[in-house]
Amino acid sequence: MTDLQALPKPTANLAANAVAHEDIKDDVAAFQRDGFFGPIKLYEPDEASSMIREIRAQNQDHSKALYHNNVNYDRHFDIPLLNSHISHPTIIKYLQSILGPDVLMWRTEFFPKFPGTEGTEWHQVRDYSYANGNPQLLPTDPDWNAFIDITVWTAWTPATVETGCLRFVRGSQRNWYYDERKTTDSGRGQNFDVNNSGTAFFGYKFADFLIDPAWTPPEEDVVRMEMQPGEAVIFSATCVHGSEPNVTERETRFAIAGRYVPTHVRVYPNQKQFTAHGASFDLSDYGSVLVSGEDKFGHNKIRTQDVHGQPFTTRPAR
Ligand SMILES: O=C(O)CCC(=O)C(=O)O
Repeated sequence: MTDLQALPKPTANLAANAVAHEDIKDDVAAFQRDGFFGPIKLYEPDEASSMIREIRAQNQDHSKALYHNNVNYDRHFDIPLLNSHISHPTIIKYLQSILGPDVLMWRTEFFPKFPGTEGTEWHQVRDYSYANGNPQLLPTDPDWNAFIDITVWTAWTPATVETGCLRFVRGSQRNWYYDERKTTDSGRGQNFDVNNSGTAFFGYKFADFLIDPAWTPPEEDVVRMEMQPGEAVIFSATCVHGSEPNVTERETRFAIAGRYVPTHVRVYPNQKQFTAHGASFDLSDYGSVLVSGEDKFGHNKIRTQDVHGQPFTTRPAR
């Protein structure tokens, strides 16, 4: 049984030091209300298509990837186009308006959805402890009601209802529907196969984390976010989300998520390695990337260059 009192307050607020850029004030207000905002244009569709061809070609070579497993986490360290993508000026503008001036990028993830594969199950995540029982993020700011982690999910191919676009439960970040710290029999430790996860959540059964096993989202609050290549949606993973199945015969939907935290958050607190999706991740060479402002806390190891010696970009705080 989940003790709701023991959970941190559900997330609803922008960081106290966040100042919304004037031209996106309405978008930020919609984000605060709904828990997500999009689509946001980052690249022209042609540009995005040629970028993803290059990214996928470079993905064939894992020799310089940070981790020796087949879960594509943190490829911004070895795929040059992702080095620049993670600090795209438009992304940073939204993050500064939500998380405040000082922002770390802590993880990138590939999300291919192949023809004929299932939709991603509904889920709700705050500190990513669903993966192995240990929080992967630990906020140190006492304002526990502010967003501590924001995902920017960029579509590189059309994300439609048919290919498996994302879907969200509008406003659900204000209540807990899932308890990712719950002990489950089948929720953790499965052997994850990127082409055939065996469950609708990348090797996990997220329904096992439901606080009320009978809960289903009200259909009137479900928003399906169709996107063109080069568009992004920005969301808090505390907003219940998932995706449609890919019902096409030959169109892979390909997205890459970047996950960002304010600098007061400890990333992988006291961990030298972690397990997720059936794989092990050695954190020896890992570091977060400062994409905006300054790191006044010094809680985290920061990496300033990728594995090719190319610097990451830190945008000035506004
Ligand atoms: O791409 C998907 O189907 C799911 C993505 C997701 O759950 C996430 O980025 O947190």
